[in-house]
Amino acid sequence: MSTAPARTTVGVIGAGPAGLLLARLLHRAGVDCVVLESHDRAYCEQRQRAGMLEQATVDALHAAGAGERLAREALRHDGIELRFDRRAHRLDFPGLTGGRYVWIYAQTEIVKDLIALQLKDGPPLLFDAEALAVDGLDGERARIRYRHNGAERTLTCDWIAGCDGHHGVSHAAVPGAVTYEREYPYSWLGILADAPPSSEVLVYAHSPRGFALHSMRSPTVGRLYLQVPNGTDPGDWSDTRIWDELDARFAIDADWRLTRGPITAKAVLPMRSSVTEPMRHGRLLLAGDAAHIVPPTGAKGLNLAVADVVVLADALTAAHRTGDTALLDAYSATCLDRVWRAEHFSYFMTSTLHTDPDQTAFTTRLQLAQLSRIAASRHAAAELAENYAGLPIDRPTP
Ligand code: FAS
Ligand code: PHB
Repeated sequence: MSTAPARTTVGVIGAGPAGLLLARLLHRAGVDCVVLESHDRAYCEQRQRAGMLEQATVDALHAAGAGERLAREALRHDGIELRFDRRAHRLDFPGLTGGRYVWIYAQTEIVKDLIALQLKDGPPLLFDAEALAVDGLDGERARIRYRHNGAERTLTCDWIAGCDGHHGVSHAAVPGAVTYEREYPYSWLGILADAPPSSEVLVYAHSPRGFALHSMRSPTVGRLYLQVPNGTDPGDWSDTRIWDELDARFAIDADWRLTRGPITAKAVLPMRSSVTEPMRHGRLLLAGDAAHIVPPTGAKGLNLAVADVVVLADALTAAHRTGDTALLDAYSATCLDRVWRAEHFSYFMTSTLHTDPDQTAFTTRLQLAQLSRIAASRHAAAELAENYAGLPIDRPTP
């Protein structure tokens, strides 16, 4: 769609997974909305981001009518593998969580599926439409001022959903907001490779040389990460150097080999924890990375964004249909419970598996003691499995 109406019920800023899924859920509930996205379609569909989905995320995508290709192509996993001290330990998620699995389906594919649906049957989605400012948040109507096709325009709405990520305009628009954050003293070098996965499940490796993660995108494409110092230039890492370092970090005293292949993409991802409270100011609601960031070690970023918009869609639909704003009034508290649980789990996984630049032998022994406890205790393993597989989304009713 080349232009948007000047007026809608919900103005959605951002066409990442949060904004697109929210728009889908609202559209199916009969609530009109418009999505404004600052970049073009190719940018949104090609950003290499998340890959691991909780069951609640898969359920939400099916409920939004966006689960058809996912049902055909997603890989179901029954756990993860931890490696430390040259040993491997498999966590059996169904056995530890009463039957829960996790799924591999790349965020890029979720975004493609949602964009295709939205362009086919609405609601309006404008690319190259950058939100410049929001106002009227305490008034009768809110407004988004945005630039599209070189002209400045205004979208008047009852509500604004700030789904514009960590660098958008929304989270700065919450007056008096408190942001809790932590920067980590390391980053991830992430690669895509034309190499079939060397493991049925994801492998998280603690090693004296640093952390490594073996994930995948399909039976022929690997997605792997290794801990690197902040400021690392991916150009300093040749394919051979990357594979040699991954081999060293995944090494175990068993017959296992990492399958190599051409690396088709590599990028460095900084690690950050961040939460902005509250996730609402008047007619503005924040969702996804606009409100919170987690280090990807716990595979929570995308899943948290989905949980936010499931709750937000319920709240906006209730307000639109009956004028009852009780769910909107409870939105921030409802989401922050889950956000902080995921923040803690992501911090736990990151600090237990990574080697700080100034790490002491004492800290390393503490990490190995914690990992040994998870390998030996069903209770400790179940705590990790429950958090990783994700908790049911708390959906308050009016
Ligand atoms: P997003 O950032 O995805 O989307 C926000 C959208 O808003 C973007 O399309 C942006 O262009 C748009 N926007 C911004 N400002 C705007 C403005 N002013 N006007 C209009 N539009 C605007 N999570 C995991 O679980 N596992 C991972 O492995 C993982 N890897 C990641 C790798 C990277 C490099 C990054 C940055 C994040 C990663 N994440 C990962 C987290 C990631 O998946 C996010 O949680 C997820 O994208 C959140 O989705 P959204 O909230 O929709 O935000
Ligand atoms: C991914 O597949 O990109 C992925 C999976 C799990 C993580 C991080 C990234 O913890």
